[in-house]
Amino acid sequence: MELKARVPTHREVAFRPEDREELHRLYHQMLLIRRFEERVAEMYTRARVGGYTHLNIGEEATVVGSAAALEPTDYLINSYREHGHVLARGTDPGRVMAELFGKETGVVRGRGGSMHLFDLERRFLGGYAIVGSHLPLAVGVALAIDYRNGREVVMCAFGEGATNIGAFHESMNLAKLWRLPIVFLCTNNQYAMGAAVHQDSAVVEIYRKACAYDMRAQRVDGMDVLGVREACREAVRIARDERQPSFIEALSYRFRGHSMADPARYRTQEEVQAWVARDPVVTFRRRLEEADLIAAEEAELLADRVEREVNAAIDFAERSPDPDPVDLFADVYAGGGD
Ligand SMILES: Cc1ncc(C[n+]2csc(CCOP(=O)(O)OP(=O)(O)O)c2C)c(N)n1
Repeated sequence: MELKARVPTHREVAFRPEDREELHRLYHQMLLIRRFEERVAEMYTRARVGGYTHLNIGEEATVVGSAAALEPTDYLINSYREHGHVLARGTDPGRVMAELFGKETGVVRGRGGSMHLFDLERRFLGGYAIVGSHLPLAVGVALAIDYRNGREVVMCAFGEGATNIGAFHESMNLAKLWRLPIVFLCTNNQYAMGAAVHQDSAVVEIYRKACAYDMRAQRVDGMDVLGVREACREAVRIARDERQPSFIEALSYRFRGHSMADPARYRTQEEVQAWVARDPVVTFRRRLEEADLIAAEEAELLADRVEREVNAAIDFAERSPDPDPVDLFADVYAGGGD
């Protein structure tokens, strides 16, 4: 079978000095996600955060680059590894941290926790813990948009492990069959829990799976924020204007274990270090510096600002009240039950 898409794995996107402000915004978001996640790890070990917690550390370029391709009216839906995505959508870090702390001021009033973030105002539709379960939901949202002749686009993010799930294939089929305005964004961070991609997927170049559905597919360097943004922008344009779905595989790496409970003993330190050498936050800053687009003092000011923002988020979460036990069954059944 002839492949529909053969693309280079990496395309350097040239800096344009006139984009300085926007580049600083992207760098700020990446730095915010990095520090937020580092502090979440700390708060988890201090037992402030309960349940499971999955971090985006190492994936910031993919998270920020893809979100930057969306309009505020577009939708983003994701798996449980979603703290960064909701921050990139512009949700207040304090309300995200409060959710992780299980507080009443959290984005879903402390009922969801780390894996079930949601912010309808910013069109962030969750946060789903069952691998692949949100893909049919994303297709449903895209169908609703199409039915109403809407101009919005759905971006559906997930890991490469989810592409081995039946619902992935059903979703790809219907999206293509009905020409839905959706972008499937697969963050291939190389592992699904302890399974390396070659151990659980018959096809290791994940983007090739889209060829079975005759869908436009592309692999990009997930450590390059501008490359991800460019690929996603084109996919979003095609979804919006041509009513065609796309599949993007962003090659990335999670620097930490699968969740906070995972010491990641199934991979070598050499492998981890080789990816850490391409740290997306560090390399982006270096590129900005080399292009004279950020001065050392500006970078320091940004880092200070991020430090204050994350401290304020933790402070807000700490000071917020727990949910009232009286409300335990509120919102469980529709109609209030009276
Ligand atoms: C249907 C289902 N099977 C198994 C699990 C357990 N599980 C949780 S995360 C995960 C790995 C998923 O990996 P991937 O989709 O690549 O996403 P990543 O965690 O790497 O972001 C598994 C198997 C689950 N939550 N749901």
